[in-house]
Amino acid sequence: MKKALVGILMGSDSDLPVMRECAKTLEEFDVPYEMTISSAHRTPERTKEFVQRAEEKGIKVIIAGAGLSAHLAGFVAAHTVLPVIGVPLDAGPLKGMDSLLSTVQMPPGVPVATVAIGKAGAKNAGVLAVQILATQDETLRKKLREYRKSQAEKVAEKAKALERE
Ligand code: RP5
Repeated sequence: MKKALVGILMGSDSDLPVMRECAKTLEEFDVPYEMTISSAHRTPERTKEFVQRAEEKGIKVIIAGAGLSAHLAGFVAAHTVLPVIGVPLDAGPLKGMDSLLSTVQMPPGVPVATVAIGKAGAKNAGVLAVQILATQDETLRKKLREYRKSQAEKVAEKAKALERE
């Protein structure tokens, strides 16, 4: 088994259906990852230990997804100098706005790269992690260019299909 380069954390198993998008994206790029559940509020010690071990294990980027009053990504960022990507999740009556604001509004000096709420954000967190790793990896850069090309081709195909109607 290859050494994980990305650590994916989520606050609860109820976050998994959305956070799987990160994992799927990393798999598309053949980037090894590890994924677990840990909460900033319910299991702060476990979360801190995960972050400490992640650095020792050679993980390069951490993705943290949580809903409601989401402090997971910020808590992780407070304990590491690895880049942290925050995924705000829609887990309650405020539809993820609560999580978006608590994830994105970090104090100066401790950034969290916050992506969109929900599945689009989870997917983009995966892509952004690949882009960070690609700064040191030409093979990944090539794959990212191919990924963009295939996205453009899909749009062109859809446009053609629509224009034929
Ligand atoms: C957050 O609270 C989790 O990240 C989840 O989005 C939300 C609800 O958690 P559960 O009550 O479903 O475990 O900490």
